[in-house]
Amino acid sequence: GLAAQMAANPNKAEEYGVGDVAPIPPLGATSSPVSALATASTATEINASPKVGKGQPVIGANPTNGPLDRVRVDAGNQVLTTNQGVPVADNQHSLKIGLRGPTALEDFILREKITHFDHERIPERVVHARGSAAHGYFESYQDLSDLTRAAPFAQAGKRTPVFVRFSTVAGERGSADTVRDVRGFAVKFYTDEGNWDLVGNNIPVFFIQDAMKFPDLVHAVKPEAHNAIPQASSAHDTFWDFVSLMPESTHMLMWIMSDRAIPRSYRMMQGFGVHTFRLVNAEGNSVFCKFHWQPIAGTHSLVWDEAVKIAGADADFHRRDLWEAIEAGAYPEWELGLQIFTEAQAEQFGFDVLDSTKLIPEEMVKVVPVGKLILNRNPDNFFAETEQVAFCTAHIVPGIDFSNDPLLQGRIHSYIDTQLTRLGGPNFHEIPINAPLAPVFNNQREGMHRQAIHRGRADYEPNSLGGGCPFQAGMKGFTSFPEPIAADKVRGKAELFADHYSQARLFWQSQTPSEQAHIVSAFRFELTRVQTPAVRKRVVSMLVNVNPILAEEVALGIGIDVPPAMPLASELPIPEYEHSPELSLMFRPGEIGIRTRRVAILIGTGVDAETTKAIYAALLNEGAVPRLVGTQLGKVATSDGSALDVEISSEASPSALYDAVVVQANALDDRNRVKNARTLEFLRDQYQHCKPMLVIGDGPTVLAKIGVHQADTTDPSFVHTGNQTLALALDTFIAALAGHRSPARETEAIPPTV
Ligand code: HDE
Repeated sequence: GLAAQMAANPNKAEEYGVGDVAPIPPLGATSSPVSALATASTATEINASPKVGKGQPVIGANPTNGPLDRVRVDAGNQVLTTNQGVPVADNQHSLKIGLRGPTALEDFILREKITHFDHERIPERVVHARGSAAHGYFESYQDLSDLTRAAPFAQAGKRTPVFVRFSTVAGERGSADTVRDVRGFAVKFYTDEGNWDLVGNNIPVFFIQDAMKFPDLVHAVKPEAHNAIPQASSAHDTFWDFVSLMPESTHMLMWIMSDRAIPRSYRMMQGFGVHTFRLVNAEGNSVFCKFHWQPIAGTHSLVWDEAVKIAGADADFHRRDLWEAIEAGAYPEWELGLQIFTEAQAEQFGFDVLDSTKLIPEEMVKVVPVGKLILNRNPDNFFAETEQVAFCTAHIVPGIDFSNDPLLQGRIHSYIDTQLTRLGGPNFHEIPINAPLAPVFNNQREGMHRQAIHRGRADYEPNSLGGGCPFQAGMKGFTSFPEPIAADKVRGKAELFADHYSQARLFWQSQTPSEQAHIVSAFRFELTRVQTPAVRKRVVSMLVNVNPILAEEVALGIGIDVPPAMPLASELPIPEYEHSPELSLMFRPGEIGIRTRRVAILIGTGVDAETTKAIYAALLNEGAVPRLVGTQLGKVATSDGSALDVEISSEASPSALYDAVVVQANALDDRNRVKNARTLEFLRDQYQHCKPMLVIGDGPTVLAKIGVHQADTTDPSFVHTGNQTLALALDTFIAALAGHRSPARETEAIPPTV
């Protein structure tokens, strides 16, 4: 109507008033656009969301989007302007004194453009520089108000918008995704009572016990000071020098050398708050709590050789995976689980719950599911959202409180402090992605880039000129849990912090044989990269305290004798548990079948068109992502005289990028040795990486071509139609793919490529 015509600036509709801008509905309202989106969340790749491929999510479909629409800019149908809104007539030429003369200083258009460009970069995060993020929501399963007054848990079905960023720790902003590292798992809840940031990792413990050591740890793991080598890797002297002098890191080293540190996808890893936190209810009663995110897709990881190859083939492997899953409507989901325990219980544990190098085995305190996290919208702009988002452990809300974990205590300071450098001043909370949905009123003023225009003259409290506003919330506001403390002011650590090995041992004992083999290989790899023999030896002397076989195997792999055990700082307590199955990656196979898994269907001249199409359709029907892979783009002549279009070449998307392969034995072109070599390499890698394989035709013949001379008939993930129908073979193949990979095959020796 008239109001719409009056809107002089479509990007600032709120200021200029467009009649049809609906107010943001209250959270949980059934008619809200949020619930409309919930319907879309059941979409699969086949029954996909309307935004597939368009990259244009429905504006306002998520509660965080309403407020952000205020700053979203769409240049469609608009003329180019300067930052002052002046239309630019010519964006090709600078202003010159004569066509061959010098450029005029008065060329404000050129100068504005170049000046802005000159200042485009901001410092990257000092750790966790490389990351990817998405919008979504958290939905509470139940009313948890007996435990906490935190707004997201106020009622069953309540939805709280979130923005979640995943990251690696050591690598710089442009480093590869699949390096061996911890992954960050940071969740910003835009709650009714302000922002709550749960800044966690995909590993439930940490390297060090006290914030005092964090700069040392990070200096040690980052590229070395003199030559800035290596990028995004712990496999170098300074890291292992430091950690082997800090035996408290042993437990974390076990996790970081396990396949946890090379996840298949951000969607397939757990998240942990790591520290003990407090939940506080409206009566002021408090319990301790550990936070767990459990991926609905299950925990899946890469194998090392695969991770290395992916880093070259697609450095954005995890970023792309997250982006594509969301664009396809296969929204990543996690369940939030809580481990709740009292202070009295904690005192009975054989470890200290304030020690971040320890976890609480699920056998001791079970993880209770309390809600679901769903990521359903990619950011519109990487810099504005993913780069500028500022997670801070200090951002807690009424109902959540800190414990005295000395690592957490230091973090409360660090995160806000680091944003001052990274985002350039104290007003970073006003950057749209960081701004709470809850209203902000206080007397903080000015500072660089202030956005709010505060009205009135009373910017102090108490005041009478402003009617006493904004006034204190009293008991309705955040109140720190009044923990009684009577103690000396000291530098030191609590007694149980001195046990560095019990839980490292528990972790080792809880791994499957193939997981243990991977841990051994990882230690061998890292220590082989270490150049200083004494450092190598010191690491092995730590491992002796974890497990003698582990120490022996590692020593063997780096060609040294097992050294004497590193002296213990304290006697090891009698462990509560010998085995905790949840610590194995195999514990959570996932609930999404083969949905989103990538399958290469290798095609070459003479391939059977009908079979290929049938397999493609069957996989698609299960929600997998099949691709017709050939040696080059173009058409492939099929056996019935028709043709198939190659979707991508094996050069552009090598084996490591796929979860499984389908190949027709008769289409393995033996005539062209060069092309054939790449296809055989593809198959060999699939085999070696223990991935499900489906051969149409005689399996053993194909195996022989890649140098495997005995078909492992007991391996359910190597399937061929030589001995069964296609339908049966497909079923077995799909089941194997849902199970991810076949550890049984790992012992198979593969002769090197000829
Ligand atoms: Fe962080 N950490 N950290 N950290 N951390 C940062 O904050 C720090 C720790 C974690 O996606 C920095 O905004 C200290 C544990 C994640 O933006 C910085 C200590 C855990 C992210 C910082 C720790 C984490 C960070 C760098 C020891 C898991 C990325 C940029 C006392 C529970 C958040 C920034 C994002 C980022 C400090 C230890 C997780 C410098 C001092 C333990 C997921 O403030």
